Amino acid sequence: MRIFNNPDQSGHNPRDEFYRGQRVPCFENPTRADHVLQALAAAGAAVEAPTHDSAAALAQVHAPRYLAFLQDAWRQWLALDAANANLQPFPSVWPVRTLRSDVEPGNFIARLGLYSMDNGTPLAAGTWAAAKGGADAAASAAHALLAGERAAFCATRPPGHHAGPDFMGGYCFLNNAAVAAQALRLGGAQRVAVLDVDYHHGNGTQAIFYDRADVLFVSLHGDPLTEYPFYLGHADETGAGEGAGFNLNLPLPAGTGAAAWLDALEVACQCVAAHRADALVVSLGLDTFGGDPIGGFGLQQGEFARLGARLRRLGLPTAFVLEGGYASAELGHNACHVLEGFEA
Ligand code: Q9C
Ligand code: ZN
Repeated sequence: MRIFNNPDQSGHNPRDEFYRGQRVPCFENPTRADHVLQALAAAGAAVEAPTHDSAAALAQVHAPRYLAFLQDAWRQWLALDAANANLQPFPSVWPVRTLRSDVEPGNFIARLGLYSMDNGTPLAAGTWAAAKGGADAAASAAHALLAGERAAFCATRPPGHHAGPDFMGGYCFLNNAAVAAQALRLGGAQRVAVLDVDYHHGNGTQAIFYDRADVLFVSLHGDPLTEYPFYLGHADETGAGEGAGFNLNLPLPAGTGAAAWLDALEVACQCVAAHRADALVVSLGLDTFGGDPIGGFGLQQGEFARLGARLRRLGLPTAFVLEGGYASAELGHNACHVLEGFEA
């Protein structure tokens, strides 16, 4: 298995986020990647820097004006006031129903709201470089599969699956899984499946591929009636237009344990198998772990190994992309259990 890191991940290091009325240290922080890389090193795995530029795939999964904004956003924030270097910008107003999202406001905070789905995704000086490095890792994983590799893993942060065509959210800026899927398509794969096992529904990935039949999206996740991202991920979302029938959501109540989760995984895998895809992208969120501070499932190490083993049985070239998982100290071991289950 080829393993790609993101050399620029640590530059995305915002200090804190809003949580239950307070500012708390960011759950999604550089130590997550440190722990994953430490566990990979302890397992004897060789880790490579990205080999491919994601620009072509990025331009097909994200809107040009969103990419332009994200790339320049920190400079625009500093342009307001040099003292902003020590502060984090947060959106405070959003173009919800009846408001216009086709006009880009001249006010920075209003632009930030236009391009955000929440106030829980702080920017930092190195956000663009870190997000781009992760997208490059995802494109590199896709190219490894196109070159005949059985599997690849992207040990990257920030995560990507909440980032939609033209917005950031849920700690995500560029949709790495969508980049991997699109890079596979650009490289000649006819059909791709994306399986998202993060605790949170991958609303961004679903939105990007919702009207497409060439990329199947399947997700098992905490029921959005009570869990983030709330406004997408319900079972009646099955795709639109040419994509009708190519989106499957399997919401599970918070508190779901291993047995019911594995049953849903089996349904998801049978849907993936029926797509007869040329390649699989796995949005590998590990916030399903019982010890996760923000997830509500109870998976343990054994289930992560079984996840890897079940995915191997699909028999597809497989690109794993790290998503969530906030029990940092255990994150590396949990990721390694998935990969070891896959390779066993
Ligand atoms: N600031 C991923 O796992 N809610 N994202 C956080 C409020 C958002 C999780 C609490 C959780 C997003 C990739
Ligand atoms: Zn998550």
